[in-house]
Amino acid sequence: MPGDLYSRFVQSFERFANRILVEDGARAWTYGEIGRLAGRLAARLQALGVAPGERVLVQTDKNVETLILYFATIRAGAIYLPLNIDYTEAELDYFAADATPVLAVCRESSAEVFGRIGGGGMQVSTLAALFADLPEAEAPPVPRASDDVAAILYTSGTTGKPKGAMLSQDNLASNGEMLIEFWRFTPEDRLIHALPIFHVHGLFVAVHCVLFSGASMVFLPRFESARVIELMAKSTVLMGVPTYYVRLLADPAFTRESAGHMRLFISGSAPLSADIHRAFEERCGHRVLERYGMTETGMLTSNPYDGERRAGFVGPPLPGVGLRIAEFETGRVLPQGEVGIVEVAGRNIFKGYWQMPEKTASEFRPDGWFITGDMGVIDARGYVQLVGREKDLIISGGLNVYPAEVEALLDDRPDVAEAAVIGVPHPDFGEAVVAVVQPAGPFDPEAVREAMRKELAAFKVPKAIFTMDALPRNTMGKIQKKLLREQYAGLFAPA
Ligand code: MCA
Ligand code: AMP
Repeated sequence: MPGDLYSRFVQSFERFANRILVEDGARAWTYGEIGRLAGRLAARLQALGVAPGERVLVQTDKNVETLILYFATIRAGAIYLPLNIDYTEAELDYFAADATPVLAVCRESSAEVFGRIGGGGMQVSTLAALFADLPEAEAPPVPRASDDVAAILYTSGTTGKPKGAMLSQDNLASNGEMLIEFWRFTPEDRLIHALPIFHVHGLFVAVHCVLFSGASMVFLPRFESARVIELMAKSTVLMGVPTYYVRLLADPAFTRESAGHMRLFISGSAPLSADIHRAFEERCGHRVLERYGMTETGMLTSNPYDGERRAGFVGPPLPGVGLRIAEFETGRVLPQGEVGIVEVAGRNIFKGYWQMPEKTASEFRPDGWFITGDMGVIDARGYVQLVGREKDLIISGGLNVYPAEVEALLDDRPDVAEAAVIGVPHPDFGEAVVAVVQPAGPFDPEAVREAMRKELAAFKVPKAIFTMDALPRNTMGKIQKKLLREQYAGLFAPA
């Protein structure tokens, strides 16, 4: 199989030409139609100067046009750079300045903002403008080497500065190819696609599993349990973050009967609690298949399709993935059964962070293994259990929030002496962002939250801000977040 991603797409566009690839509320598109539209849109992109290796920045609604834009960008040999629809102007400005895209595609309502950001060196367009009067002739796919970058996905960092993870053609093609075998995707499958398509989970894992296998998917603009339950009668697979499973369980319409047509429920992006795993099986008879991955690595481990899907475990490493547990400080590989940092290797591991060679080097061991920042242990049967994170990271509803970024914004305020941002248990989001602040004067938490919303995407804004005369510190003067997490652990406990 050629290592370039578009060749893999073409195989499916041709082989399954008359089958449905994607449906939305209004209509269905065949593989053949989508392939042709991608070819025509690629011609439009080229006419706009999108050359191989250039970045195309995309902040649009979830719809089939955006999906075609992804395919067209890859066909033109350019680099696809999707962004969360929730990002504010300040956040967008950073991404545009860092990635220097040749073209940004945004919603009509954000066109003005996009005209201001990133130093003004990029063209700005909308989906409607791109698709208007598409050229009839398709642009031929631009040949790419397997090591060329296909996409850049930004992930935040412990320093608070987002890093663009460069994913190669082969990273994406090989991970998708392996997953369709492992999870047994066939042309008979119909995926309920409720995830956003600006992250690895919804874009690469979900879309490639469908596309590579000849399956079909129903595109939902967002997760809504009633709609998802309704679709189950004619679908076979759901991929989701744990919040989806919590919300399904909260809906009395979700029963053994309503899930009767489904063959597989996959969970990832955040820990699925063992309680939810068990409650889910009790309710509908399916054991959720939990897997583990990262933006930088794609999918790393998965519970087995046929063997035991164990609650609280993310399963053994997937085929082709090397996984070891090491001592964080020294890199010494630890024996089975000991807790340490999870390190990984394989074709799926990214090429590095965009224009950050030092940062990239610091996250790999000298022998080329990538340091995930997750703490884990491998049990006697080879199953990986994640037990915590070395990185100071909060995962809320499957979205990553780096406390450093939120703290920096609070610390910059004249009414804040110092802030500590922590994750506390939340029944719906798994973890919720909470800030504890030592004020430097009169302090109004609600007004501060309101102000933060202008700077930060809503999911990063603390759900609550508390004040303390002095933040707890250890003898070295470091804020003791563990104590704060304990103090606020019950904040969102169900009544
Ligand atoms: C929305 N809000 C959130 C979140 N989402 N707050 C915290 N965490 C969130 N995840 C805000 C809203 O802006 C709103 O704020 C309030 O919370 C209530 O929103 P709600 O209507 O409940 O939210 P929703 O629209 O239903 O979305 C929740 C969601 C969504 C369905 C869980 O966040 C989601 O689809 N998450 C999936 C993310 C994902 O795809 N992750 C994969 C990353 P206000 O009331 O103030 O307006 S890829 C990855 O991690 C790796 C590779 C992997 O392993 O998969
Ligand atoms: P991201 O940077 O958004 O790709 O998030 C990757 C991180 O999500 C990983 O490093 C883990 O900390 C976390 N993650 C993904 N899947 C799981 C899972 N099944 N259980 C626990 N944590 C997970």
